[in-house]
Amino acid sequence: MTAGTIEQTRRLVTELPGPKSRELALRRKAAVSHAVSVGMEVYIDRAEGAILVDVDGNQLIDLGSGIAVASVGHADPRVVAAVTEQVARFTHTCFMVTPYQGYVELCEKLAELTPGTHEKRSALFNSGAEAVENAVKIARAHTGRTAVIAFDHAYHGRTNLTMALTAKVMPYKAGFGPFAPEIYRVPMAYPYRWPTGPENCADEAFAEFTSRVHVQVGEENVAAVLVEPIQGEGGFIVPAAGFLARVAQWCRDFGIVFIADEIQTGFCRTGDWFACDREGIVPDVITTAKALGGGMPIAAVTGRAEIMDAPVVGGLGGTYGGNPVSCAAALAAIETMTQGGLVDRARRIGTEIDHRLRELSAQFPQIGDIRGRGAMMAMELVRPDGSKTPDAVLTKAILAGCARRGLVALGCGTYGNVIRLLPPLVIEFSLLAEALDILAESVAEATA
Ligand code: PLZ
Repeated sequence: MTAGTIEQTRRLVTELPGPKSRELALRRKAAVSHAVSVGMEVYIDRAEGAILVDVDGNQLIDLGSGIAVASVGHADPRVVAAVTEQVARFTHTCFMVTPYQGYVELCEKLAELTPGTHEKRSALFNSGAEAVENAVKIARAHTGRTAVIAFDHAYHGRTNLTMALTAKVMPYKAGFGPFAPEIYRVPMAYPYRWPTGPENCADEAFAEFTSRVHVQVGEENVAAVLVEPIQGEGGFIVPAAGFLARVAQWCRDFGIVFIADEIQTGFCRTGDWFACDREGIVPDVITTAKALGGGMPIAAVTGRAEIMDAPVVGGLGGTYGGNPVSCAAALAAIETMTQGGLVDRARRIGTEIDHRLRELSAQFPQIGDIRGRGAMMAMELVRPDGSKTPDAVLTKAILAGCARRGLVALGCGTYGNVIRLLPPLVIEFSLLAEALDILAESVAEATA
């Protein structure tokens, strides 16, 4: 689906990482904080569609999309043209100082595309974490309450407030406290690991949720419930069917703002414009980022007009929020999603991956669970003895095998034992099939 100059094929001309990447790795160690980690130390020179070209001339298949960002593919022609045009026109004025059309137009688009037909407003920011922080600020201003409910396995960012909202300590929170107060954590309806079995998961998780909030927090103190409709970094956990709809209804009953964090799931990734669409959930507020910008940094908070207008005038903002170049990129990316039928493509990719992963899991008892939706699929790796003990070592070995073969795939999961697949939605099906062959080879090798 890409009409560019980089052939959409894998091609290795050196071992990985190649000599130029190894040289850059040495320079990185001397210059870049070691606290910033690197998954696969192959330095990228160019990219297009679903192919990354490294500094040694190797062509890699990208099944990570820079963590769910490159949904429209790398160097999408519309995004490239829009960014180039906007850079030459102007790059910055600060919307709060002297505004511009792109910001307004993007907020109109967000109102149109996000779930629900109610009157909406948006505010634009630079990163997912910033969007989540602002969603919480807005919910607090609207309700006059302070408590925020977040879930086990949640990931919402690395700033102080979003660290507190993120569940996992290693590596996101280690040594970084004290954390923001008034965050309360509740269990997620995680079917594969629900103690009494997946069939009881939705009911029991909902009962536990309402009981904990009632006893430990008090509904009248809760400003917001914040949830990823499919958890991303936590392991591509798809909540048991019906759970989220009940939580959303419960929020309505108590005047609590239901915030869907669709930063990873949003914009066609799951085979719908938004993951909430599938269950007919209409969040009061939705946070988006990643794929929205087609590779440029931008994030949004979109919500009911009366909620979004609650903070004082001037209460939201930032120097770069809704940067004109990023707005142009986002509008172009949305155009490609629409014109390219990327909702439908994500579904077809999902069917393809699901099929191949199920074949694999029939062969390898180490694949304990396959889950996800659309082009957001994952497998959870466990000891092959029926105990469901997470196997992070095996997970790392499989990912290393993929990397050696020129396939970029990502790990995730609270226990570090999940491999997630997030291809650009424009990936050619033959390339996807090759990528899945490589994954299968790497599983076979690592389990041998
Ligand atoms: N909410 C649901 O997935 C970002 C994190 C990568 P930022 N996920 C990738 C890492 O290790 O830092 C994410 C997300 C969800 C919020 C965020 C935060 O978005 O743009 O990384 O701030």
